[in-house]
Amino acid sequence: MNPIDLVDILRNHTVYIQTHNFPDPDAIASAFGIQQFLNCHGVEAALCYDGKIDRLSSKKMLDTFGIVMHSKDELPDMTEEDLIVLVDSQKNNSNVTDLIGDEVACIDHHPIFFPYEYSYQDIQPVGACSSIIASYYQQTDTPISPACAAALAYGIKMDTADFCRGTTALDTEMFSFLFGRADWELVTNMYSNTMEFDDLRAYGAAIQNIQIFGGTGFAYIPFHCANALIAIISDFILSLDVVHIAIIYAKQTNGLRFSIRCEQNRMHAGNLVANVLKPWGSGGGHPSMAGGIIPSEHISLLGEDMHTTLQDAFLKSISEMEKEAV
Ligand SMILES: [Mn+2]
Repeated sequence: MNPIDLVDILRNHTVYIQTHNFPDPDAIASAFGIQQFLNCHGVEAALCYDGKIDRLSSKKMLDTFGIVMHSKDELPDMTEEDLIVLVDSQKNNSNVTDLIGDEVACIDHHPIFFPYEYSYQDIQPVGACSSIIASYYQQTDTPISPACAAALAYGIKMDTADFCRGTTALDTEMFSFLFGRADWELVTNMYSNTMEFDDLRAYGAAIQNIQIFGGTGFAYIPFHCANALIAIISDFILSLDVVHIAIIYAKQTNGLRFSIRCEQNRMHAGNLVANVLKPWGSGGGHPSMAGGIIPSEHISLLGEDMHTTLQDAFLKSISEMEKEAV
């Protein structure tokens, strides 16, 4: 689709750009990038999300690149007539709240689990949603600000783990397109002081109770911590030489939150977690990175020893999926 079609759909409406809940750098950069793009074409839009900006790196992004995002609670005025552009997420996914406005557009790079008729849909299996947004500037010769180019470049770096995760040609092409246009100091600034003191507690818990069964590493964090931090610890556990699939879960106030990582071409992490959590909760995601949740009220269904129940369910599903792949 032509990105200018999106501009035409949104013109003369109140427009919101919504990311998934607890937005990560790629989601924030994508939202900012499409906001600036629409702005260049005469459409004003506000950025919104549900959940929290609960990581230092996400908070720091807003300051560094000059991004303003509103949490759901700050948007009492949204009406059914307002239009929503979903970025880095899709309607009906468990990680995005259904707000009152009308989701007319979706720009994303996740697999489709729940097909939905958007007026404008651009879902491509690339490494970062930021790459899709950057391509809009290139395709339409829209001028891009140095801060916006820097944010999108940072989004691509983060979501592709520096081009080592799910990377496609579009990601590298768009990175080189952005490179000469970005204020690179803003990107390097994002790499200093990235860890919070409290993060160490979560790392400590994961290190202390990690269990490894034939290349699958399980670790439990028995206290609430930021969703993005669980994902970072999942990456950290996957970096162990003896772990090829990392399954990290933490006890959050609303349930058990999962983050799954698979080394490339090993297994489809999104299908694995969707499969395993189905009886108790929900999950989904990319081939190499995925997440899920078991709501608090269902945790008792896991029985007395929830760790063994979960380990058995994951290991069984992994061996079944491995058999199918042969
Ligand atoms: Mn993303």
